[in-house]
Amino acid sequence: MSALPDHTVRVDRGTSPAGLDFAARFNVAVPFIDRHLAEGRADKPAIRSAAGDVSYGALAERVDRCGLALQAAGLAPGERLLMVVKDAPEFFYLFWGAIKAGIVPVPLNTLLRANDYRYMIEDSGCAALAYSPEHEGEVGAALASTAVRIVLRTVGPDSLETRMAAGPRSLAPAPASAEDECFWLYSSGSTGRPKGVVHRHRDMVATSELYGVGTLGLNEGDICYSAAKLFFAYGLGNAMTFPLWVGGTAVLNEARPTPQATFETIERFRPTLYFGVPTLYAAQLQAMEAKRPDLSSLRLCVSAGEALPADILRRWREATGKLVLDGIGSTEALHIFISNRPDDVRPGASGRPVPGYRARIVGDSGEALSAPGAVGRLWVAGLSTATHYWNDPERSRRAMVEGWLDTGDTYYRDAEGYYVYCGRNDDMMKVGGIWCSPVEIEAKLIEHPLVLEAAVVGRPDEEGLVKPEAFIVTKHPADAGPALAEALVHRCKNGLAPYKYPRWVNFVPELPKTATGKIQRFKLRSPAACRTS
Ligand code: 3UK
Repeated sequence: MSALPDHTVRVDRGTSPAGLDFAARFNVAVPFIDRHLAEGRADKPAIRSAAGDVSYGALAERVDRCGLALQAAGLAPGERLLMVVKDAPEFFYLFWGAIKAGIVPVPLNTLLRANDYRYMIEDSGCAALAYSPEHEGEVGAALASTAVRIVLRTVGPDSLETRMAAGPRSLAPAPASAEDECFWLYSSGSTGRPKGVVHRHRDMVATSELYGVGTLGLNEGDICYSAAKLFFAYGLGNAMTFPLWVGGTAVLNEARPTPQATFETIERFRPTLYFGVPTLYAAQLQAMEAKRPDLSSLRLCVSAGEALPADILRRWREATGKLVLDGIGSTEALHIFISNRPDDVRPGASGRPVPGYRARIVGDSGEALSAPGAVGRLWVAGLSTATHYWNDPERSRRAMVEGWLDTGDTYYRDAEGYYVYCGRNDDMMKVGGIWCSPVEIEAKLIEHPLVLEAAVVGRPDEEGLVKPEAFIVTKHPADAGPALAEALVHRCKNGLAPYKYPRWVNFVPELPKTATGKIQRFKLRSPAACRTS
């Protein structure tokens, strides 16, 4: 076999899964960004948003200028660049400019608070942090108490934008191989402490080709719009790597994804693929009762982040005529690895393994459970799974074993091979597709001077979607009541990411605990944990 030219990957779509063969020298910014110039797409829009279009030609130039501006600011290869950046073209410039220059970009959730950012700054040992001016408040408060060598605003006076305009324009790709560290994402742990998930250059190629092309049938004509933001591994794939991989177009909207905002975006930019999370599908269905949006441009809708209740799938299909494909992905696997397919949908199930990924269900003593219906822990293996957690060899050793990844989820496989989600192994919950740690919410509740103890669990609302529910023991029984409940909700809304406040507050005389004093959250959870279709 002849050696491949530098920074190229040979894709063999004649096999299932597609074969991927990487050149020895491989910087992934080249096939995702520069390749399109050679393939004649310089004038095609790569990104569309309310602020205008960015062509593939302009994107490649700005990625280079941004990488050079990062180097000029003093960032060296291998150093981390934290990004608190909204869904706008500059997210692309920073992410790919860093990668092309050998710098490691780390997109962070833009809904977090100063304390969260302070933790991530310290944990990552980052050299630089770039942020959108909208996030100045929380980012500024974090920076006030911890040192970061290089701080960059994306736009405004003396910003990345002004430095990019003034600087040189052509950047050579930093040496790398497909196996080398490329970017990180932070994922929440069961204790609520986020972990840096380390991904390689090859990982975005694998997700785009295996799930994007293999399951969604992505092609050059696709216009991808994701209500889930780019900082989330789901959004990062949906609205950045997938369209860039096939030479399609990404649609970005920096606003909060309300039903109204998502409908307007779909009507204006006419995407072919729409990516949402179950809570939003439910809210959109509600909003459709008042006014029907024009969704005729969509060829397919996707749901991930938490389980899509079969009833939402059914109602969406009735209301819009469109299919929603549910699939499970994770930050560690980078994108979806078990999924329904356009020609093979099982409502209430996550589907079957995406070709190229292997899944197994494992019992308590580590044995593979092959009988249909046997409930156990889900492990997955494939080309896009992270190599390790940053700074946490112990956790890496437990969760990442010989190419297999422990998802932390409980699943069973039915007699026909469909995988059905039963819940998390730990007490974490997903709210609107984003992780919520009960421990973190409890810590906030306990800060209130009248509260003695608190426990938080996930509880499905009328739509079957999980929201936090709090159980409170007050120091004095007389303090329990609606006034305190309201004060606690208020405290959480102000002190935590906005989606984390408890939707129900119950006052109880005591909390169920083990002999060693651990709160038994499972005893507080309402039944119906394992969904059925
Ligand atoms: C849960 C699901 C049931 C599950 C993600 C698509 O959600 C993503 O990544 P995270 O790291 O969370 C991973 C965990 O979320 N989950 C996700 N999807 C489903 N549970 N049905 C689903 N369809 O507990 C999983 O372990 O935030 C989703 C693509 C990329 C992603 N990172």
